[in-house]
Amino acid sequence: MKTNNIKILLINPPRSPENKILEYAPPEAAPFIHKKLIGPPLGLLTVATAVKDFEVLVFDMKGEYDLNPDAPCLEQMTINLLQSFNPDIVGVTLITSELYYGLEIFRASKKYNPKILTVAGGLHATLCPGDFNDKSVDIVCPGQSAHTFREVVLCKKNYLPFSDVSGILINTTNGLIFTGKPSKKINAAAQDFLMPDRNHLKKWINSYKVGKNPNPATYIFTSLGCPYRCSFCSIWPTFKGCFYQRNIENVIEELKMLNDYPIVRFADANTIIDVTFINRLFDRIVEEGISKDFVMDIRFDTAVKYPELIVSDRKCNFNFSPE
Ligand code: B12
Repeated sequence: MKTNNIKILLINPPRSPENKILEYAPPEAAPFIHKKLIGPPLGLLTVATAVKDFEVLVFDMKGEYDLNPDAPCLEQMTINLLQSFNPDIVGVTLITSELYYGLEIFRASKKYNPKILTVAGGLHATLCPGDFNDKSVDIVCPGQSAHTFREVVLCKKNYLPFSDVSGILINTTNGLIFTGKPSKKINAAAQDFLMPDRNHLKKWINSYKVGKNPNPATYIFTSLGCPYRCSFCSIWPTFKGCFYQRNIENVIEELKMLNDYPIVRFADANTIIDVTFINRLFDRIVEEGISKDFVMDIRFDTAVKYPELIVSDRKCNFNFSPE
């Protein structure tokens, strides 16, 4: 039984039906492009950890539709959830392709109960907060905002004005108002790291897959941001060009918690940036006897420069996917 009486519903919206990358790809590239990407909402799990002393329900709509493609339409699914959980706050994680579904969830929530506080977060909230200038959205939390979200929840609980929380956008009759630069610089890979609790996702575990492997897969990150400046990528602008790396022992600690997952997909922009770091991580994985299939991204130039990283005699199954 949680002592805090605020109920928080955190939603991972459905997958967008559009796949423009596939649509516009030249025929020779199309076979290499994912038709459907499947994976757990790591950001939402991190947000859930920040408010774990409250009653939190994480709901993965992607997983729900994967388990049951005939599940009710988005509005009805949202209403069913609201009726059964009766939340005070609804938070949604969004990448760009999910914006419209996210807005649909917020609108359904407000229609159901206008008193519900609606909060948008995730990559699209970081890059294009202005897109949430919609009367169904109360607050936008850009950036690595799990701790900021906690401040918002505490304001709601204690009837304090949300303007007390810096680094967010509040929807007012005059549109979205920014509360000013965050009062504290967050490093979500180091001192501000929050361990995701994957127990929230047990129901959908068999829907998380990587490639054609039938076993459950989960995501983990060893770093946030990226030191490179690829014109096509949104990661470095999201992190304002900064790159934050996690402590190796902290990554090992998380890997040891992943007994339910034979496959681990590293979700970094590209995992192999610092060769000393990655060699040490590989060694520690072998030392700890953590036996899984690991999937990670590597840039071609890194692979060419350090071919020994791929042709390795380590007794682990590393699987590199060029991006
Ligand atoms: C995991 C992942 C996915 C998962 C999504 C997981 C999910 N939510 O279901 C899956 C596999 C489904 C996926 C799919 C796609 N993805 Co993707 N994916 C990623 C990846 C590898 C990791 C994201 C991650 O976990 N980061 C770590 C977590 C901790 O950070 P976070 O999610 O940002 O969360 C933090 C904050 O944003 C915030 N936050 C997040 N949510 C919320 C919610 C609330 C309420 C609050 C307050 C805060 C908050 O707090 C969190 C903790 O600090 C990124 C690459 C990257 N390294 O970022 C690409 C990335 C996000 N994906 C991208 C793309 C392009 C896609 C696809 C469109 C690719 C495609 N062609 O099909 C598809 C979407 C397809 C579709 N039809 O919709 C782009 C996004 C571009 C954009 N502007 O949106 C990225 C950045 C890759 C890239 N290099 O460009 N993806």
